[in-house]
Amino acid sequence: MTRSIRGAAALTRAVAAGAAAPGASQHRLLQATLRNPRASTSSPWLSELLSGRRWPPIPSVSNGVAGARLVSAAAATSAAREEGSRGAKFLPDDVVLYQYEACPFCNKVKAFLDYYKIPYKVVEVNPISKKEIKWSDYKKVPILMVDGKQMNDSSAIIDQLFEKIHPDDLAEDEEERKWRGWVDNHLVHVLSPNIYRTPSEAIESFDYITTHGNFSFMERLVAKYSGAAAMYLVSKKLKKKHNITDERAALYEAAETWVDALKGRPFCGGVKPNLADLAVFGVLRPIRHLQSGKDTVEHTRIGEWYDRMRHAVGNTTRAMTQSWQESRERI
Ligand SMILES: N[C@@H](CCC(=O)N[C@@H](CS)C(=O)NCC(=O)O)C(=O)O
Repeated sequence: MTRSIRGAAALTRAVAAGAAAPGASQHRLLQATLRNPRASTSSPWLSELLSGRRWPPIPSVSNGVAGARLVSAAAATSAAREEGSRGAKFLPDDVVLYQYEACPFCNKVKAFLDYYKIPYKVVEVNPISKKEIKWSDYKKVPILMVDGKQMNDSSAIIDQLFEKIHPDDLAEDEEERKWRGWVDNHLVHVLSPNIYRTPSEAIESFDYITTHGNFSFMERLVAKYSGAAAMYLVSKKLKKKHNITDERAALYEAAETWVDALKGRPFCGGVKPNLADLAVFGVLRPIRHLQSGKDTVEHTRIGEWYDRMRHAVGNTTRAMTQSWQESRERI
């Protein structure tokens, strides 16, 4: 395999892993597709879409809420900001996240670090060689190194960091636990069938992923199209595996379920986000400006909560490496 194809295969495996770990047969299908990119590009639906449009620029947020809701949203935003700055009491010198850019579990951790204003560096792991985490016995991502101490598993990482930030507030409430579980066991499974739902959506998603990952121009090009083709097929298998008949309906239903869970409060945590809010936001943030995210905001009531979260979480505290800065400028 050429370096580019290997990169594409690696990337696609990462995405497949992020797509809630498809079975071995799906991995084989992916690898077969990627080893024979000609087969993928000769498929009629893909070539038809090779001219697919680029991911549009991030639109400005429209705030269409009524006056009373605006007041409570403003109060909630200021409470959330104050809470977010509490991370300042926990000041590690060196935080490094080993991740796959598209992994929802990694994105949960990033939302937490951003909200608590904890600066961190990111190391993108090659999902085939995993050479960046060769030193670790634990072979999944995310792995977080905090001043040299290794933390594994998104929920365990978040729990340990939360304990450091809130040493006197360790009793997780039942509701928060329930919804954090719902994110890991339900919401993440609905995402892949949606972001790779059609060939054009699969290309759009791969455009996002390859733009944000660490790829050369050629790797990006190959990964974008062959990866999109493979994941389009894999997503159909995942849909079956998780008993999803209509993926968009399932995504809308999940969004509505979440809004119902808020019970009219600005956040699940009340006037400020709790760990359930951060988990839902973390896994949805990368898809917000993909077609599936736009459709969800248009067809469900989740947009107001999402905008409150966006304001509460604020700017990322991820260290701006040159390639990350450049990839943000490209979109
Ligand atoms: N329960 C773990 C799940 C982590 C997980 O499954 N990560 C995937 C990527 S999204 C992974 O590393 N899979 C193994 C692999 O790629 O080989 C967590 O919450 O962190």
